[in-house]
Amino acid sequence: MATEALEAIHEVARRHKMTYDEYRILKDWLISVGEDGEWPLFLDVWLEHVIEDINTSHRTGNKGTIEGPYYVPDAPEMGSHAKISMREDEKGESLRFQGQVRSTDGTPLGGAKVELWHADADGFYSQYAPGLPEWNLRGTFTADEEGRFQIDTLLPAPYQIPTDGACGKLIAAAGWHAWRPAHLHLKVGSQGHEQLTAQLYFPGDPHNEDDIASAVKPELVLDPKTVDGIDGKVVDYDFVLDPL
Ligand code: MBD
Ligand code: FE
Repeated sequence: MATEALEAIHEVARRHKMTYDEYRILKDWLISVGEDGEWPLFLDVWLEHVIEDINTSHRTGNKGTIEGPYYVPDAPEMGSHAKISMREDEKGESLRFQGQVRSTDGTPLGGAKVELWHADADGFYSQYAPGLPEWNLRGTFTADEEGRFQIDTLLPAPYQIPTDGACGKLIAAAGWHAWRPAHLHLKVGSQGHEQLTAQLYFPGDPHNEDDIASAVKPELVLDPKTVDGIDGKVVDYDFVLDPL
């Protein structure tokens, strides 16, 4: 693969008759990606969606999508029906996210682990921005005997990937935009099943159609509702996992 990847770059350089000026700009930019600590961001925004597609296309259970750069394993265990950890004055509309985890044959997967993480209203992920509690808006939930879970969190806000570093320079130079649609990140796992990595999106978000990370699929768009007597929005979403 290394040989072919290099040949693909050689081919682009030849086709565009890359000058020495362009070569130096490319070299400096590649160095700056590392200096800015943005290799995880770069790879997950512009390559991971292809890897995800290749490696999950055999599944008959739920569609997933990319993990992205901000997953942290071992978030605190909260139970099956619980509120995610957040600050007293955390900004955002309430969202109750509930559903069931099943195997492809319909068997409920009691004890399945549902890991949830998302950005705060300002677009920051805990452990990747200063001043946030360690596990803010991150949690591990365990489905009950029927495979059910109910998580109280907040509606995530539209999200811009960082624009102050090397990836932002690339976006500006190419004339792209830096937006991702508002999203929840999830990992769902159960004994004897393939772990599902997913993101869930919200209807009407303008960036569902032009996500900079190419990670939206129609099956991943939620349908939140207003329910009498419950503050904010409620959404039902089930996870079907493929047996190993
Ligand atoms: C994110 O929050 C994200 O989910 C991805 C895939 C890339 C950058 C920031
Ligand atoms: Fe994200």
